[in-house]
Amino acid sequence: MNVSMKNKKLNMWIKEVTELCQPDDIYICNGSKEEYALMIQKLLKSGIAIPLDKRPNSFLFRSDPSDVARVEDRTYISTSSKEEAGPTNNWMEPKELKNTMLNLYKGCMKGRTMYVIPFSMGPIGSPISKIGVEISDSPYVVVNMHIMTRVSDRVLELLGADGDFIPCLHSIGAPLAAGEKDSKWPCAPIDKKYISHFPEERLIWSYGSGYGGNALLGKKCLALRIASSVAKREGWMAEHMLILRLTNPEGKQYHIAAAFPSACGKTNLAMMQPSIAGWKCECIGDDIAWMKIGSDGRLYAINPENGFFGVAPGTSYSTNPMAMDTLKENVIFTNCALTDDGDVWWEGMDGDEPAHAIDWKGRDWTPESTEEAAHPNARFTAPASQCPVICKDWEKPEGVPIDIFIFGGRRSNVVPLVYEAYNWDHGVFLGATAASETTAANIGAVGNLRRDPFAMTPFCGYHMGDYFQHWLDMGDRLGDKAPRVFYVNWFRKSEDGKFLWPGFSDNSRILKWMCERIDGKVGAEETPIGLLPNEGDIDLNGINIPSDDMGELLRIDTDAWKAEIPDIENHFFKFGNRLPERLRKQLQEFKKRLG
Ligand code: OXD
Ligand code: MN
Repeated sequence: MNVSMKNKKLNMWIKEVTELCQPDDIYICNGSKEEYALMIQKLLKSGIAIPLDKRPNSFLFRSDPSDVARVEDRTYISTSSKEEAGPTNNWMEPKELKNTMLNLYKGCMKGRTMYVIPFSMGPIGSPISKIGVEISDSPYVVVNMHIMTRVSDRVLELLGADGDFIPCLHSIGAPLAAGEKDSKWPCAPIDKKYISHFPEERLIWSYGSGYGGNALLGKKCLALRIASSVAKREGWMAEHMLILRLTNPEGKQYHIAAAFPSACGKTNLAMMQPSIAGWKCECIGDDIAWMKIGSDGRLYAINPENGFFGVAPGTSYSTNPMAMDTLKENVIFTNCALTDDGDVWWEGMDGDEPAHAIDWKGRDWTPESTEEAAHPNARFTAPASQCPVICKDWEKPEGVPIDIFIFGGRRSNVVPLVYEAYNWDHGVFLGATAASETTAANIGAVGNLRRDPFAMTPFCGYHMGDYFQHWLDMGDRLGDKAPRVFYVNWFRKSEDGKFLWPGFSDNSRILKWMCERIDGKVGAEETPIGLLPNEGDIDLNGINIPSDDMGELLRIDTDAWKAEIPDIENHFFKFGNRLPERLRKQLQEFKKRLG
């Protein structure tokens, strides 16, 4: 056993889980390259990992067709009272949920090795970082955790005998009888999957799924659901936000944190390369921001993750060249198609479609096939350090000072390209009422409009009404040092269904306008929904957007906005008396402005 295994709580927990889950073996991870290679060897030997000739040290995995995305319906926030979990979370009484899960966990690791994975979210030893230990029976989880978090025996050293950590228990829920042949992607049926959080105890129990956020427990479970509830208690913020640094031609830096729902282009914006001369953009994180008020009164953000777990379809040299360059080696691909020359492929990649490939279900695929070659939620797991535009300060323990918050979503109509909030409370109102058309990142219908406040609906570990209040409280503490708040919609379409805005690198033009607003270089038009760019203030040099399209992109249809009001009222009604009075007031003022 590892020499640094002296933490009492950890040793007791390992003993308990071993007795409960009855694995054949226990392996304590140290995060080394050799360990990664060992796990990959194991996965290759069992035929689960497919080596990719075209990308060194990269492998393709295919999940079970029932296990392809996060399962929000099976995700629980188990607080002692239902009220504390609030209307946006599934809730079960902790004792009842634990009993159900204990029955499932009984003997669930038979025939398998139990991996103990010590990890840090955030740079090891940073005061903002948090330590977790995941116990899992999936070697696929081990290799993904190696990339997405800092797995290291230094974490155990830091824990010492008495240090605290967040226990994250995971099982794929597929014990093996003696001599039984394993399947390629063992997992439990959907009604046996549970992704459970006990925020009062800072505990995570996940059962039955091996995919992404259901199984890599440092990400959505720890860094968002548990961290958001800890952050509320401790006075900081854990948000579903990318972080980027923008530098203007004079060398002035601006730090931006942006919240969009899953699969709405966060990774693309995080790595965007400006199409406007002299501006530079560097990536700090693409999914999660932890933010604390610094000694100078400003809000500082770190990216607690160590890698990118990005949606592959749609990623290409034209949409996100920096992501493509990040993916050249040392990458895990899941549910992408396999080409005949040993590479991965997905819909939306550059160049011609392959004449033949093996689809994500392992079947022959040709362009005539009626189904997609890659699953729409196919993913890449890649080290952040490989991104050519990773900011040199991305691991700075104290983080970077945030100047701008952006909210947004996928709306084919109504919402203009960009507008600014009148003030912090109005900004919180924009975050609280954000809506987006649903995507394949969750199992469920795609394309329905849902209110997704702060892009946190699936990730807030407590009552969302209290979360709104927390945002207002943070604003009160930040005062005039609070970031300015903007709302964007890259996805507005014309009547004949075409995207009106080119997006991607041209989104830099919108970020430039925001920076110029901050510096007081440009004015804005006061409208019922917020402050809109004046004509000519968005830099369109070098692109050709017909002025009618630009007009449509910034058009405010008062009737269409009035038609949104009942939906916003229903949305707010859900939060009952926990809806902050200040948001009720914002809604009244909005209605008044609409007339
Ligand atoms: C993600 C998600 O994987 O939001 O980042 O679903
Ligand atoms: Mn996400």
